[in-house]
Amino acid sequence: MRIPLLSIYRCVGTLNSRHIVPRVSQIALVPRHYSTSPSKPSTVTLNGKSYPCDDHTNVPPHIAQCLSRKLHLIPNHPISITRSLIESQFPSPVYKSYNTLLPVVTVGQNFDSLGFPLDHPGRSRTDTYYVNKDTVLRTHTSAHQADTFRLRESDGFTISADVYRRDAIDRSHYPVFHQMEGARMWSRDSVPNGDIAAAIWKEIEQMPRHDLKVEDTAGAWDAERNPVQSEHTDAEAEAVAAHLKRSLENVVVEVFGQARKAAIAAGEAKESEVEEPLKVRWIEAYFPFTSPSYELEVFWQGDWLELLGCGVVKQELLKNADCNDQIGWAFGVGLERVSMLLFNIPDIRLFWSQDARFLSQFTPSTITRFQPFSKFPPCHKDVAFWLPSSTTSAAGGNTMGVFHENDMMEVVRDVAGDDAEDVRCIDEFVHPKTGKKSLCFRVNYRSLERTLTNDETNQMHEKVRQALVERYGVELR
Ligand code: FA5
Ligand code: MG
Repeated sequence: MRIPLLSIYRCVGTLNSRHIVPRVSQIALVPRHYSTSPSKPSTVTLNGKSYPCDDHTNVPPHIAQCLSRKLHLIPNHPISITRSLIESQFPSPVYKSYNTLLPVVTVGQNFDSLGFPLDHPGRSRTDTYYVNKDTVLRTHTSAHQADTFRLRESDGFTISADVYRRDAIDRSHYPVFHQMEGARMWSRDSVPNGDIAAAIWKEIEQMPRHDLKVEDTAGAWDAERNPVQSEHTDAEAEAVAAHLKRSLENVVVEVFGQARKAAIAAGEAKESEVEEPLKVRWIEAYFPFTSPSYELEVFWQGDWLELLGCGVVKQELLKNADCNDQIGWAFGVGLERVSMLLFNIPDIRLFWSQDARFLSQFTPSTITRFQPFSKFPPCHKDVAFWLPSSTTSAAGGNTMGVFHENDMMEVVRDVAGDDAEDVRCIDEFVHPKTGKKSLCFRVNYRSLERTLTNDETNQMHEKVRQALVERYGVELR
């Protein structure tokens, strides 16, 4: 059985599981950087608009700068090419696309409208960028579900956008990435005899069939772990789930079919690989806003990779959006994940590169294989430190004042930007006598565009060390 994830944001399958940073247990500690320092600015400017700051504000300048990039709208950018390709599988007029929704949303939109409990870890400042206590940078495109349902402009929709999460640093994680939300609704009032299940099955029969090898360990639902909602009949939930799964399987067939063609064209794929049938599987999942819920994984280069989460939309959400006559599904797919596979892009930082050697390789509407321009040498450096011992009282039981591995990630991003390739905790130690805790992180510095000099790397690392002392009061070892 799969245990529901506490946070919807923890990716279970990354492109390369070696790069998952171990979770460091949380230690109460007041971060000085964004708390009550007198030099703290009173406003933060995002996309040219200014927002008041408060004790919750934790959007650093390097993240604020990303808001204007809008990679999913640059026609020859791989994220945008991937978006268009998936979007073409959800055509109008059934599906309307929304691609310009702004990333600054309310806590209500991002969490409350989706039924996130108040103590859900996704709400914490260690995981989410707060503009102020009421406003966040959206952590997922689901933040727009309720508003888009309420608009009722079409039976279905897609929403593509940049999303923001305080997260690990490695080749498949970046604090800004892109998602596409998709949804499809049916109204009881507009199907013959109000029989939604029959209407949906009729549609499924008309959908293209595929010969994909699909393993389904999730089934339509599980009474205990992944239940049908009390407002739905089993037959309705089963029909909605079947439509959802077939729609997404068809996307996989199309997208990976294109990836194979590109690989063959580039002379990369062997005949045997091309003939080997594509394997995908459905597994049970948990999201506060869908039930039953699923994740779709695809077998790619020897490993199962999580592409998306989805499920039958919670009726409570639809009721609050004045759509209680409707029933339907929603999904959220990571565009970087798909794009890295399609274009053979080895490092997620590359998407943010402004280097012509990267950008000039892509053409609108075309999948091509990325040709690495060069591989520059890495340089790793360790930093070990004691966490202050008198931290619990300082934090006053406030979870906002907790040292989290994401704080380490943020310090490194602040100082080294995209020159940090990978950061992991390599040692955690509690002194048997003093009870003091020590952490050791390894930072791998490597530029994608040039060779970093030893001096430069040393200087960056020294700044990281000093920032840890200044912001978190750690004692360097
Ligand atoms: C969500 O964000 C849900 N909102 C998805 C959803 C939508 C469920 C609608 C139900 C209905 P999750 O945190 O698992 O779920 O992210 C969805 C996808 O985004 C993942 O499957 C993955 O492809 C991508 N993703 C998640 N975190 C990252 C990351 N740090 N870097 C790159 N891609 C990521
Ligand atoms: Mg997930």
